[in-house]
Amino acid sequence: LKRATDTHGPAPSAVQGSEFGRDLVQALVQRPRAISPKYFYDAEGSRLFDRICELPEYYPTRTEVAILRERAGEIAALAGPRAEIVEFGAGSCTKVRLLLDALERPARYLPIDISAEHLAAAAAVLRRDYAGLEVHPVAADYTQRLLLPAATPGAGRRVGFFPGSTLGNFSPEEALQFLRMAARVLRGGALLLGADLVKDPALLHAAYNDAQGVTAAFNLNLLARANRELGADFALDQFAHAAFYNAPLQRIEMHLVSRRAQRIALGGECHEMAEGETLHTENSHKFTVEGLRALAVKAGFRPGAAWADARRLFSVHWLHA
Ligand code: AVJ
Repeated sequence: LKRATDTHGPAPSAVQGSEFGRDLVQALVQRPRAISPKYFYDAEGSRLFDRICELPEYYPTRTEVAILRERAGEIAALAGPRAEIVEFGAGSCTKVRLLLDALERPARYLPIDISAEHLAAAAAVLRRDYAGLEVHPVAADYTQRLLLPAATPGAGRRVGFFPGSTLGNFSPEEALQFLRMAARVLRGGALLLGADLVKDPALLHAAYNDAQGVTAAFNLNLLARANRELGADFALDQFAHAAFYNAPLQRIEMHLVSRRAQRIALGGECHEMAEGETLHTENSHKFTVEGLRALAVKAGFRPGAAWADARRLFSVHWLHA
C-alpha cells in the first residue's frame, strides 16, 4: 500500500478529531477494508433509512410492526402493570408507542441512544403524548458498558426492547456479548427482541437491492457523509452499491465497490483502491427461531414465547432475564 503525506485533501485534524474520521482511516488501511454500519446514521442517513422502511421490497419493519400489533395484548400481560421499558438504540422512539399503548400504566421509559440531541427531542414528544409516563433518556453507546438508573419505587418489571433486528448488525460474538449485558441490566425482567429470519435468498436480495435505489443511496451516504464532515474527496459515481446474501454465514453483506483504480485523500494521507476492491459497510445477520433461542440461553436468558408472521419472514422473542 502506497501512502503519501504530501497530498491535499482535508486537514488531518478534522479527521483525527472525530471518531468517524479515525475509524474511516483505519477502515481504509486494514485488509479487508471494513467499517461499522453505525456511521450510516447521520441526519441524511437516518432519513434514507426511514425511506427504506417504506419500500415495498423491505419487509422487516412492516412485518415486525404487524407482529407487535397482533401480540400487543399478550406482551402487555407478560410485562404486567407499571412496567419499565428500556430501549436499546431508541432513535426517534416511534416503535415503542405500540408497547406503551398496550401496557397497563407503564411507569418509566428509558430510551438509550448515542445521539443526545435526537434523544432529548424524541423524549419531549413522548412526555407530551403519555401523561403519567416518566421518560428518562440515557445518552450512551449501549455496546460499551452500560449503567442504568435504579428501579423507581413501585415499578413493575423491567422490560428491554431491541426491535428491528439491529442485533443482526453484530458479529455472533458481539451479539452474545450484547445479550449478556442485556440479561445483566434486565435481571428479573425480560427482553423483547426482534430478529429477521433466514429465508429464500431471492427475497433477501430484493430487500437490500430495491428498485428505487434507496438502499444504494443509503450505502453511498457513508462516503457523502465523509465528504461533508471530514472534507474527504470521495467521487460518489466511482463507487457501486453491492449487497448479497452470504449463505454459509447467514448474512446480507453490503459493500461499496470501487468502479476503477482510484486514490482517496483523507487525513493528510492518500489511500489507493484498485478496480473491484471493496469497503465492507454492513453485515445483517439472519436467524432461525431455534438459533436465536439457543444464543439467548447462552447469554443467560430463559426463552419464552417466539412469534412470527404467517410467512415466517420475521420473529419477535420474549426472553426472561
Ligand atoms: C437497521 C440494521 C436492521 O440490516 O436490515 C437496511 C439496516 N441496511 N437496509 C438491516 C439496513 C440496509 C437494517 N438494520
